[in-house]
Order: sequence, then C-alpha cells, then structure tokens
Amino acid sequence: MQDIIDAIKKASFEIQDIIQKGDTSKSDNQNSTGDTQLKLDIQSDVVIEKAFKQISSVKKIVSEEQENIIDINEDGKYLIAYDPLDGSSLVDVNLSVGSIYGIYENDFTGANIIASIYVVFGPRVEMVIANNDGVKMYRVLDGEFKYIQDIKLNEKGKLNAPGSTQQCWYPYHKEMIDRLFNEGYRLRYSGGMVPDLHQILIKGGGLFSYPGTTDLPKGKLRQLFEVFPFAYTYKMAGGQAINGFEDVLNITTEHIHDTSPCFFGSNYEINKVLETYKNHA
Ligand code: FBP
Repeated sequence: MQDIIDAIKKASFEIQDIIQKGDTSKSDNQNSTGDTQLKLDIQSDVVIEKAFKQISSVKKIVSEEQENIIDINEDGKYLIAYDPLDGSSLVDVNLSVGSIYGIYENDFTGANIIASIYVVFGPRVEMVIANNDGVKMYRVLDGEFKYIQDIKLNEKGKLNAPGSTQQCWYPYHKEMIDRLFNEGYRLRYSGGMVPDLHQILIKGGGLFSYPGTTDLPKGKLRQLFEVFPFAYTYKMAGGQAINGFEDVLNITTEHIHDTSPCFFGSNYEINKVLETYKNHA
C-alpha cells in the first residue's frame, strides 16, 4: 500500500503544477457521463494513470474520466477508482479542488473498499489517508508531505453544506435543511466536494448533502470515485455516510459510473436525515 501512497504523493506535485500553470479551458472531449472534460481533467488523469501503471501491487484501475476499467497486473492485489481532479471547473475562479482515490480489494463495490485517500489543492496542499489505522492528515511543508494530525468527528457539528439544485429538492428535504439552519448551522458550500467535505472533517462535524432530486433522482455524485471513498473516510472518522436510508457502502453498484444520493456527517446530523427520509423510501 505504501507504494500506492508514494505514487499519489508524486502525482499530486505534478497535478499541483498543472493547476498553477495549466490551461483551464474546455477540451473537445466528453467523459462517459457526457460531461465536457477540461484540459486539466485529462492532464491530471494521464499523470495518475502513468503513476499507477508502475506499481506491481495494482491489479486494475478505473478513472471517472474514462469509460472502462484498465487491467494493470494480473497478480496485483488492489483495485483503484479515482477522480483525478474533482471540481476542476473551480480552478478557473481560484477555489480549492481535489483528487479522490478509493482503494478496493477483489471487486469495485462499496463493501470492498479498504482504504481511501484524497488530496486538497487549496492555499495549502493536504492529503488525508483513511484505513483501518484511522484517518490521518498530511500537509506539504518544505516540499514533502508531513504528518499533521489524526482526524476524528464529534457527535454533532455546526456546518451545513447542502448541494444540488434547490429548485428540484423534495419538500421534505428542504424542510430538513431549513430546520438545521434554524438550529443555527452555518452555510459552508463551495461547490467543490473535496474542500467541502474536508472542512466538515477538520471542523469536527456537520452535514454535507447531495440528495436525489426531481431532475436527478439518483443524485449526481459517482459511487466508486466520489461517494464510497468519502463514505469510508467519514466512517473511519467516527461519522456516517448514507444514501438517505442506509449505509451507502452497502448499496449495489450495477455500472462503474453509477451515481447515488449521498449524505456525509457526524452522527447527530445523519440521524436527522434518517428520521426525515424514513417515510419517503
Ligand atoms: P465533477 O466530478 O464533474 O467535478 O462534479 C463533482 C462536483 O463538482 C462536486 O465536486 C461538487 O460537490 C458537485 O459536483 C457540485 O454540484 P452542484 O454544482 O450541482 O452543486
């Protein structure tokens, strides 16, 4: 596993360079879910694929930016699904973005995720590794990733990050979000999943939600590349991640680019979601 972490560190320095010097314009290509790819997305994807192809313990990889799974080493142990540069459209407006990695064994399903890593490219570059040793944060200092702290969620937080198109929210979802604000929660939503979820982790709790809506009943965020890696991180930090009804790591993935409604948070807030959604299965 250390060889994978080292490869991600090396790739992250290259991606940081691409972010700072790269062309933020659109490419002529579309990814498998019909999104027009930014040149940054493609460049970051190339860097990561090249890095993982050097590692003997990697069996298969799949990128959010590509249609299919790529076989690497038949005798490899790990399967890696990654979002090379999540929220890439925010680079143009100089907001934080990130890379997300889910590490699986045997199969690309929520139940088979064994570690998760994300890197935040913001005023500082930070990496958070979650595995059965807990959740640890590292920061680039003097050109290398240095250990900073362990991350643990409190039972209850203060931050609320409500994603998706509010006009298309189901009324019971809107009421639940309004109730949290009436309880004094602060709005913290940048439109970048990585910095938004990172903030709630570092600040000790709250709720990030990207629900199913009238226009997108299955939500927008991708199970293998975005939802499962953060679900694993939140669980290892003492919080929860659900699809509104159950632990999102227990849902069935039919296609590698499947999406899912998702809620990440500390226990108090997630129990509020379960209470609200239980009558709307
Ligand atoms: P990409 O993977 O295409 O970057 O989309 C993901 C994302 O940008 C997340 O980072 C973010 O949480 C969400 O979409 C924002 O969506 P919206 O603008 O609908 O709230």
